[in-house]
Amino acid sequence: MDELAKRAIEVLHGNDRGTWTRPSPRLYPHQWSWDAAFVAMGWAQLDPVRALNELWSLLRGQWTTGMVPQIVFDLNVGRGRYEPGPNAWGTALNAPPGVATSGICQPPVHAIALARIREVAAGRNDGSLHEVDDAIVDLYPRLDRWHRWLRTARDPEGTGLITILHPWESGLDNSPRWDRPLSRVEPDELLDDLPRPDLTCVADPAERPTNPEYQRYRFLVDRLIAIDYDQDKAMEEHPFRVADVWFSAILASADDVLADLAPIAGRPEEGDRHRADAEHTRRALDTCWDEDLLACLDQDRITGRPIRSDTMGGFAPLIAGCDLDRSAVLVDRLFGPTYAGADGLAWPLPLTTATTDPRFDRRGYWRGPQWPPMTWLLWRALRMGGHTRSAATLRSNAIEQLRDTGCTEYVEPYSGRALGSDSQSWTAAVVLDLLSYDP
Ligand code: 9WN
Repeated sequence: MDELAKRAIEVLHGNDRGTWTRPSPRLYPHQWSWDAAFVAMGWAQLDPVRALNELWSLLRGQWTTGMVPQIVFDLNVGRGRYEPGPNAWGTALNAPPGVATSGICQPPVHAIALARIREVAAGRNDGSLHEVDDAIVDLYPRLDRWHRWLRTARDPEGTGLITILHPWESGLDNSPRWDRPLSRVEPDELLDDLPRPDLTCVADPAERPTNPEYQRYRFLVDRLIAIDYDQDKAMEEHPFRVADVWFSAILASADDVLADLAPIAGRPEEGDRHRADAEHTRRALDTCWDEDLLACLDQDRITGRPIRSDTMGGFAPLIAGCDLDRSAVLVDRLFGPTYAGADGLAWPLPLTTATTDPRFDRRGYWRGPQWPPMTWLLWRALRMGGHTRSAATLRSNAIEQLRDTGCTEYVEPYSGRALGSDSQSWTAAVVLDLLSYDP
């Protein structure tokens, strides 16, 4: 068997907890929301039913409001191994009985994962398609509620863009996109004993966010606890409120997928609603286009202004499925000299921040390095947008990189050094999906 595939399977098995998967053995010992979606696609290559369990395990934590939480905690993990841990979120009355969760969310990749599981099952001819289709009948309404929560609680004015209340909700936690809005967050008291177990899990603490960032992260969580996660209040007064274009674009694409899944779930009449939602978001993303940067910009909901930074977020229209003119511009930029085509890169793959952005940092967490799951999202977008040749190039470069770096969390783009955790589940999943793809 292919050595890389073997390594990826080892990583998934090594992080497997039976019905769910740790993102990595030491750094992230609980179940994370968008990781679970990617991981499910990885399991699909081995066992589509195991892949469904990954989604079901995550959905055990779905709140009655519809929110799918960023973390579903494993209560067997020792106290203090990950912070903020299960007792730090004040969510006991919000999460379903018997399940401990965080109180924020992450990008909605789940429907995309479910459709991919189905596609893989359909190619197996072993009866698993039947099981997946049965599961879709039950999973679809859960995902529908999740999307509806995002489109109401996090977009009460129906703008088509989803507001995040914490950088962790973006999944691209330390992107320069959040520097400005986060700099205005002023913790009223600083935790002297800020617990940072994460720093002991990486080779160099510089591979993780800084303490001042963590003080703000904890303060934002405390502010949400203080209002008991009341979303209406949060949308009016929370000190960090940003309409996140990358998150919104993922939702648009996931809505298109829900439209395709609706008939399988026995709800054909709901397809049009999802398509209209997706279209609404695509139009909203159009209004965030910056003609100078040739990028789509997040909108700070507190100042009412766009956040000018040249990052991967700018490619949101590609993820959402935009028109040909715009996607041609974005594909040029993606492979151009400030992103994948930058001089001196070990592999020509998308960067999380443009090399020309003043805050580009080749080692900084989400501030420059290449992240395999983000490469995967862009690869999928290229394929879906009909950019077949570019998609094929991206896939083969990504595989080449992964052969060298293994299932690492992220990659320093110039030296090609593996950074962060070295057994990251979603990277393993991306490996299996990329290798399996048969155009
Ligand atoms: C906070 C698990 C998660 C990913 C995020 C990544 C990182 C957590 C952390 O790890 O975030 O959610 O502790 O830094 O930024 O995208 O889901 O892999």
